[in-house]
Amino acid sequence: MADSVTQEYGADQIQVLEGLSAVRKRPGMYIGSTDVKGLHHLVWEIIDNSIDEAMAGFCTNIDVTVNKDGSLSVEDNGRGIPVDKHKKTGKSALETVMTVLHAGGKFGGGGYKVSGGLHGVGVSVVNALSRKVLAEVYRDGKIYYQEYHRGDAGDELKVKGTTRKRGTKITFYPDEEIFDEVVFDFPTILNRIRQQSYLTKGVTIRVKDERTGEKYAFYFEGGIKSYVQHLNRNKEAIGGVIYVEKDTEEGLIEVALQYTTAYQESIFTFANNINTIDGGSHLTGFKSALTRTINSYARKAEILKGKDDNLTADDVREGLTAIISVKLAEPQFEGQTKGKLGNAEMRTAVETVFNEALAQHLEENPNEARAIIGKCHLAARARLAARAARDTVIRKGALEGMTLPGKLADCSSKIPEESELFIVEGDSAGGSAKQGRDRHIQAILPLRGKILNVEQARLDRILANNEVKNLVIAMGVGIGDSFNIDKLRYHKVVIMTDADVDGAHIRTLILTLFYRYFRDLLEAGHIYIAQPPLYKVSQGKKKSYCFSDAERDKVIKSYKSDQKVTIQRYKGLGEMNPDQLWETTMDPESRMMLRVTIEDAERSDQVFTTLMGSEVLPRKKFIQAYAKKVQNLDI
Ligand code: 0RA
Repeated sequence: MADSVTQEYGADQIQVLEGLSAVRKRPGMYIGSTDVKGLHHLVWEIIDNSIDEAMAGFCTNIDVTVNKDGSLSVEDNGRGIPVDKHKKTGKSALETVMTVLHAGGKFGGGGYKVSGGLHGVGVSVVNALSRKVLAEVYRDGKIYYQEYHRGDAGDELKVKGTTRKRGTKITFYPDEEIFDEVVFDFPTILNRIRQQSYLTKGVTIRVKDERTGEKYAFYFEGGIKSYVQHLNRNKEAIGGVIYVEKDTEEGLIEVALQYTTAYQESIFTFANNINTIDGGSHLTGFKSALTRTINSYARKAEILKGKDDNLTADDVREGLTAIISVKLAEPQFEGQTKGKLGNAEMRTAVETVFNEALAQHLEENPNEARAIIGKCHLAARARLAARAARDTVIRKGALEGMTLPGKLADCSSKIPEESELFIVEGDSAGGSAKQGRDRHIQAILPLRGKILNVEQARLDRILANNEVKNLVIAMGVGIGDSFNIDKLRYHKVVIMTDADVDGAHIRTLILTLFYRYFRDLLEAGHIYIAQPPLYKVSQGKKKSYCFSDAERDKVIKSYKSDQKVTIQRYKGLGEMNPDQLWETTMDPESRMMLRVTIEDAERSDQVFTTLMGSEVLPRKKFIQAYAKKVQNLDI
């Protein structure tokens, strides 16, 4: 018997070794990538564990610190990861979760876990991908301590002192052998923590960047109610924030919403604190309750009279900001990106809870109800007008694929997968691009002057703008109800503007258009930003194109001889001759392009509202604060 136990133990051990070395061999399988995004996955993993402890009701404080030595620490005042020894393996629970793949989920059951779907790879994955991890557990008056290196426990678990604290502190040093870059980005961490603290009300999360001394503390008594207030801080509100929280058999349901005078809707949904970017059952339940309750109230209050005078689902969402957050025991995340909540029972649960709460709120606040319905009514009328206007435009054939704009220099290929559309600012750069391009696969559409700011206009006005119309026709996808991504004529749509403030402005306008009306193109990764060089550095026959000041300086240093070095600064695309433009910016073999992604719908929504919306002061503040960064606006 003893023998077989030993053997079993040995086999287990081997499996463990294979487990974590598999993580090191294929990190992408566990954290998506080894770029900065993957690096921050480690941070989310560690923070999520403490948030889980808070959601379970055992923890009220979480401290996140970016340390000067390149490590990051997360400390909480929860129960502390158990340190008792497992009878069979002789390892502590702490060591097991740190060193065994997927061991985390096996203990500590009960409660809702963040680590349900997208993340939740387990702390052992962080351990495997870190050069060093320090774990401290404060329990029973003692400080327990263990250190790990690239997934392996160095020494045994030790007691290194006494304490009156309870909780867990994990410090990790991401492994340079694994990641392209190991520098933590404080704004990214801050943004995520802000979001998490809205979703976990009553918890205080402190964040500090020891590299700069910057520090913040978040505590939102109002939870997602405060979140809606934050999202609407630069908008003009209609009425207060409507809020409901209910613990049901299906799980915890929380909804907060507020109308604004804006035209866009901003609805964000979460399941167990995970942003469900593709919605799902909770969103469906919310939407049907919203449409039903508003219509039935409006009818009862005799604001809507005619039999067919109904507000559509679109009408009741115009200008609406809402957060729907549910917590459930076994969330199912579906779809390609696992961003859609599948649990069917959540639909009825949210619908029932929200129906009741909204109906009650409208009954109790008749003036507010009138204002909200007035806004929805306005939306309905505008939509009818826009539809009529669009029908006229479409009847005139303006959006038909037959009449490609005269300014478009199309490519000869008709295969969308290989075709590229360059949207170029100005006629002179457009001219160079037309001459320099590979005409088989590259089409050029010059845009003259400013395109319309779509943030402040409705669809009918947007379609009346020539520059926008040209772009829509060239892409072939239609707009609004007639949008069809399968008709996209070019799988790469490249925005090519000057590297100056005007260029950045035009680029932002075009990105806003994409964000508001062609979001599917962004999500499918079809939109790119060209990266023209800022400098040409040459010496004799040598020449290099440089994309930043730092790169220029590096190149100058590398040209060591005494021969004269010439530096040319490109002020605009128009200054490059066709050959140079091809070589530096357009040639698929050598160019750099930025693919635009929607990393964070909320953040981009805020950026667009701030930069493009009707309130002037916040825009001024934003531009002053980010004046240097605006050129690299990344949505
Ligand atoms: C399961 C059981 C217990 C604590 C935890 C998990 C726990 C895990 C983490 C990860 C980060 N911070 C944490 N805090 C607690 C303890 C069960 C008990 O003491 O009865």
